[in-house]
Amino acid sequence: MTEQRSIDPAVCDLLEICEEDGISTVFDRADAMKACPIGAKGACCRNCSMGPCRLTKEGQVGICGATIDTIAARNFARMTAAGAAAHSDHGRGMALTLLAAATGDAPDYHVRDVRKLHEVAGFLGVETDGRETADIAKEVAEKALIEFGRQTGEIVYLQRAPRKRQQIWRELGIAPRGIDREVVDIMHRTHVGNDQSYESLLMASLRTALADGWGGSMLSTDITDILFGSPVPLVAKANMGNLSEDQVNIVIHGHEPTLSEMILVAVNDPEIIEYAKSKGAKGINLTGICCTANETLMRQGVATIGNFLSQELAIVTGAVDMMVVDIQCIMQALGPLTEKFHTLLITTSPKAHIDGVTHVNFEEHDALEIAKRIFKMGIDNFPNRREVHIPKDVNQLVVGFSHEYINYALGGFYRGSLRPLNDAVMQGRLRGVAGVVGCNNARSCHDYAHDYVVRELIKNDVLVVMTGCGAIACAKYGLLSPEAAKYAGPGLREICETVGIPPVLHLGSCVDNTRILTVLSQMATEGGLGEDISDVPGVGFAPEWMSEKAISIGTYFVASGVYTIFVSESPVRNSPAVVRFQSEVWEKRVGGKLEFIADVKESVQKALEHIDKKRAALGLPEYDPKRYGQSGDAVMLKVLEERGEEVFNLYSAKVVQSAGS
Ligand code: SF4
Ligand code: MSK
Repeated sequence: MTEQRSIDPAVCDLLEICEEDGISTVFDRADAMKACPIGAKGACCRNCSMGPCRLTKEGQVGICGATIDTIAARNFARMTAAGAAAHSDHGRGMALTLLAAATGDAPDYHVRDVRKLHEVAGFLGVETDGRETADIAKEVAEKALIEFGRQTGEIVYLQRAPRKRQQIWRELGIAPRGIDREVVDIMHRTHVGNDQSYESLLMASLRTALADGWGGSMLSTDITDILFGSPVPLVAKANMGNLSEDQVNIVIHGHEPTLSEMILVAVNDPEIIEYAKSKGAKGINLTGICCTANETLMRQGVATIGNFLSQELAIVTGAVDMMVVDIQCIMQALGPLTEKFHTLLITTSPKAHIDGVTHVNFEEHDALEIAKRIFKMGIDNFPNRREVHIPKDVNQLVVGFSHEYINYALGGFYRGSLRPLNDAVMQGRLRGVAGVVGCNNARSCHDYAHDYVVRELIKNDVLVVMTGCGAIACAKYGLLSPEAAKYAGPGLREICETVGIPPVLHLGSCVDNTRILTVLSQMATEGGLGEDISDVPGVGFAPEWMSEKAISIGTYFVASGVYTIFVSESPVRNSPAVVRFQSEVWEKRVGGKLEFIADVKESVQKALEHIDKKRAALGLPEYDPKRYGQSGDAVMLKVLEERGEEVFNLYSAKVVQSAGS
């Protein structure tokens, strides 16, 4: 039974404990509560109090006359706006932190990546010559904040897209004007009695999603890199076995790294370590869940113990002394669950309270002091620990593939570029590229679709880049380790061996999907793969999506020219017109299309067909795996294997070597 719920052995172990002890989890609640069949199809509207209206019969309309097409498109548009708002407000928070750091109002934060600050200053038109870092940082933050409140014109970062792409957006009138403006625009046009054309609603959804991808989220990625450093490869660990039996276990969960970065500073404070020892602990063990984990994993190598569906099970281990949460993807169920265990749950964001849960308001101006105060609360809870069940599962991974590092890895400092990547696609050594992103969903087997899709893609010589909970999923099964090259097709395997990278690259948290946009833009302008993102043989995937943020991400991928597949039934399937528009009409207009495909095998098949179609359109040779696999380290590995030596060392030596360069 537990095996049907998750492919993660640690999760299965802990679910068995839950069954024995009668503890309800998200998996049980998903079984007990069937999805509403009307809402699931996008056939329900509750946008005014004459409803809710449920359109279950052919030709039926809402009380106001709204058709099923209007209702489905409105629902979709609102999901996009909510997702864009969540990502972008996160980005605004980062910009405000940078501003406070630059003006001295947040003295614990500093610019850690001056090179990135200068690069971003260039994008935003901020002069850098002869200026102090703090001065540049202040103007960069101010210019970033203008992007949120811009009323007319278009957001500046659109200029980072290939020229042809920008032209498409302008001609279609979907170049976003300002980040907040586009979110408000959707909330306005979906209010009762407003935009009642599904076509117009869906085109507006593209514009709002673009404001997220090329606006709020991209700014968030950039500013986070400025404040906390651009990621470079690190060896790290994943899964529940990273919890400690004899140290204070503090788990950070959510999305914003502002608090977790301070917790990381506090964890090394000798006074705090001594305090932990005074309570009988051997030390402090910091781990993470969801995207706060991804942020600290990729920059500092803090272990991740799991993704979205693991959050309750971490508590069930009995080993978590404190879970500190910030924003997004935090289940309310954690509150009642922690009452059954000794775990202290602390909410910290003014935007994310949970009734009955201790709240310590996190404020940037006093960041380190607050982090230390929170830390001590966790340490004080250590003596309350009772029985613990920590699964042993641990896997190694390599994280930290910022787009800057990918350039460096492929070409070194003196010729850093994506040229080798483009060449590999052009020759057919790589069939194409894929961005696989998104959440877990308790309505499907935990991690199964992520694992299946990624294994199939790399087996077919498709280089995969990942973010969010999908990346954590694949990390747990060893796919983000250089050793995973053995699962790749012959062409991709040779590249992994030569460059010393895994076949699946970890690009960060959910907001960092913008790194994928940057890589795709660079591939399109590097030469040889057309002149726009939609020409590149690539696909986007969200195998286990559940959040509105995933809808926004998928929609900005589409608006950027990418065929994007969500592995599930369509949330707008009651309207064939909307389904067709998102696939056929979007493809004609923006080059990208959105499809919901419930059958995971079919989804991979369609992705590969699409990649081959793009290859043919570029006049590239047909993909033929037999042409590769006879060079690179294959020969050396065979020699080592014959001598009985550890193969992994060869790969990891390369990674460590390139990470240290
Ligand atoms: Fe019903 Fe129209 Fe109100 Fe929606 S907006 S709830 S369809 S009356
Ligand atoms: S945490 S948005 S479940 S990826 Fe970013 Fe994971 Fe999805 Fe939340």
